[in-house]
Amino acid sequence: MPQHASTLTETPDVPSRRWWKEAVVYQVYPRSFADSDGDGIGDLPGLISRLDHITGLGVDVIWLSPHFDSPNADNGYDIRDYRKVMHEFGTMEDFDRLLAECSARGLRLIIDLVVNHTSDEHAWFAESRSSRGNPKRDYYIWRDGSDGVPNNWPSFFGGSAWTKDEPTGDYYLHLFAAKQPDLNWDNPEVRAEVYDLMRFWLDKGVAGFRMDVIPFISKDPSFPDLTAEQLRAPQDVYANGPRVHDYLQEMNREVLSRYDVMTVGEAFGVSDRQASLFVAEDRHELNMVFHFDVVRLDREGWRRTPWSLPDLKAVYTRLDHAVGGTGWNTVFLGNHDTPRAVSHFGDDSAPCRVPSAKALATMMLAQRGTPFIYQGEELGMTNYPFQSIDQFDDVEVKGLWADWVETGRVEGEELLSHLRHTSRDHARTPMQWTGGRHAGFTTGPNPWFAIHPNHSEVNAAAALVDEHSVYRHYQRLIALRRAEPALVYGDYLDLDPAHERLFVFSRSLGGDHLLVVVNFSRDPEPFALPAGPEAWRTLLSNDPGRDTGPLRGDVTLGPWEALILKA
Ligand code: TEU
Repeated sequence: MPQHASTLTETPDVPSRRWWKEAVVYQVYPRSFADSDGDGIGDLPGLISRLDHITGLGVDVIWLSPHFDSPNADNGYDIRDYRKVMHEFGTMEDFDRLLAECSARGLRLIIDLVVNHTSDEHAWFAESRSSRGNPKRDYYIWRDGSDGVPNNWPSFFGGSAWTKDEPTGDYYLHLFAAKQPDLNWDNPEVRAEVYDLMRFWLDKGVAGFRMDVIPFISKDPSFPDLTAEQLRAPQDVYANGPRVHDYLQEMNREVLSRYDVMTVGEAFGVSDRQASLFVAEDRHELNMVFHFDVVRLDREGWRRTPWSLPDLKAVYTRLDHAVGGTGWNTVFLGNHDTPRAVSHFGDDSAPCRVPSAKALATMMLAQRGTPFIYQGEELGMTNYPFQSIDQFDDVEVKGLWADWVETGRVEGEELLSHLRHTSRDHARTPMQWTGGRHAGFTTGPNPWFAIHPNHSEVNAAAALVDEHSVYRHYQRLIALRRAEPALVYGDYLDLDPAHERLFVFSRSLGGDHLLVVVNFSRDPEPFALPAGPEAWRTLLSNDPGRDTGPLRGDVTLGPWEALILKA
């Protein structure tokens, strides 16, 4: 069993130090990261060959999106065999080598635990569906087929969450695609299977798990119909099953507490107040959750809605109040399910792309919580210019098209106009390594998904030779987080919640007082430095032209300028 020594010194200011609070995490979506064998699909040897790009940033942990055997109905979030590597990604030997190469660089690796559902091609489901009397029948959730569809629960990927299945004619539940049947966590044998597969990977040396839609594992056994209001956000119901906390506490007791690992649950449907039930340290469930209020700030289902900077600031304050005292937060602006951060919260037009990507990075890495960087964010990669529906790959897009356009509820153009901002596919175009053919992602003729045309300019090779690139800014920010404990553990205070263009907050720990000022606009913005210190030292600016001498009185921030100052 791998041991990660916990020898962190605790002080009255920092009573609960943990390595995972001090870590910066980088998410890899292996399918789109780097292809080593020319088949057009990213793979583990490709990832190994690019590890220095990741360590070069100074991050400590990689979260690897699913690498397991899968028929890819949902790009690996539909697992056929939890103990096998997806053949497109390589072999178990490649995985073991990945672990060894990470460990040689001081990197920890966490993997994706997708156990709300499996693939319908998993051996358990093959047995379960075969007959009512099969010993694995209760591994999944079945309802009598003679009474019609059991209730009105929708699947996130379109249509009903129930599919009628031969040979028994009964319905099984799938909150996602029909090829992703939900496991029955009320069956203790299912839980034992999950704990077993967790041990399998932990004993190999993985440092923990990101847990896919983990709040959904417990279902209300009465399966009540959703009201019209609940149908607008079914996740809020799905995340509130009666036994979710019992199961997470059991998982912690049986497995997690026996290893020095980090856990982060994907908390879709969990409100800020409920979040602390998952992460309060004295409840012994998870270390952290991904809360959705930031990345869904401007979303209602697939529709994009307006957002404002005061809205964004209010989320951080709410989360800090709800979770900061009892547990620990995460901070992230993107992942494989979201649009690209710079297109979403910044400004990806030519003059603003670089400064706004850096401004967002400053805001994120100076927040209180463990930061998660999504691959390509460190290059300022942008949304893809989708023109037509057939350019999309995502199962969710196909379900939306069937549910809304094919039924005549909306025009195709209307759905498309939202997907151009909200689709998950923006995050899934391949990493841009070079300005050359297929952005250096693959040497083969056919990358599995479109490469963004801006790779000639936006790519890792160009970023490395440019002192002022987005990548270089992430490096500096991560180094600064290490040098200034206040950026990790310091108290968080929003100093001007209503300001429409400036995000101004402080981080204070013991005698250290840091001030972060971010201009969320493309115009210069005046700012009066708070009184108190004689002058402020500039620790970091994203503006190469900023004179880094002491600051006092009034300053003017440039377009998308972000400053970290110290009293
Ligand atoms: O996503 C959970 C989830 O419910 C949403 O974020 C999802 O992306 C969708 O947009 C809801 O409308 C997780 C994974 O991150 C995602 O990639 C998987 O598709 C999903 O679970 C099923 O495993």
